[in-house]
Amino acid sequence: MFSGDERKRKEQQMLQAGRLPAGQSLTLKWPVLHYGSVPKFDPAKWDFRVWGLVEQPLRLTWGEFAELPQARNTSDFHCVTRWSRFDNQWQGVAFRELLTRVKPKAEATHVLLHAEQGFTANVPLADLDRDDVLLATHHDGQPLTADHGYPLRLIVPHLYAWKSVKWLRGLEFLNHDVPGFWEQNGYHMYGDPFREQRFSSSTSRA
Ligand SMILES: Nc1nc2c(c(=O)[nH]1)N[C@H]1C(S)=C(S)[C@@H](COP(=O)(O)O)O[C@H]1N2
Ligand SMILES: [Mo]
Repeated sequence: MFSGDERKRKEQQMLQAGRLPAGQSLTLKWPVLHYGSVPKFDPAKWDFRVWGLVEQPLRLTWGEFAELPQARNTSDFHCVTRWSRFDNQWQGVAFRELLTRVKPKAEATHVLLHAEQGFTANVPLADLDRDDVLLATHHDGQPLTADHGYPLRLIVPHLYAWKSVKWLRGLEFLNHDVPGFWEQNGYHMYGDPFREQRFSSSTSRA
């Protein structure tokens, strides 16, 4: 267990290292945050689909998805409700692995992420085409728990965590930006934690 003093000390370290964005505080726990209920996973019905502006649309069953090459990455996680969790070890499939398979068309600029229950989030394609973006199945060596997104979630470490969609089921490649669920509800279209891009009405401090 960490005492409050140890937490404060680590927070100070992260601040000095430039890893704690303004307006955030460090958490040693892992809060659960989402809209709606936790969906049930049925491996017989689950699929993962990629469609829209790609040369090779894709549909994978859970068995097929589990056979994709595995990647690992350690990264920080910043929720717009002002907590940050550091050094999360993620395992799953590199987003770039998927990109080589689906081959985005030249005109694709944005991706709308689709999750269970109609949840969506929008991210520019360039922000997904990075080494640290993973389609994650495991956290700190364990399969994701149901409330953290089992069986599959996206991890986009450099944007606020509402873009790190839990219970991910599909990717839609588009030639324009469209607001997802939280973005339609007032959150920023891009969501850079280091510029405190929390709400669409707020101006960036960059
Ligand atoms: N499907 C889905 N994914 C979601 C959300 C949601 O409401 N639905 N909330 C997001 C928000 S606001 C945060 S902070 C993170 C939280 O992830 P965690 O519950 O694993 O900490 O999930 C994100 N992914
Ligand atoms: Mo969040």
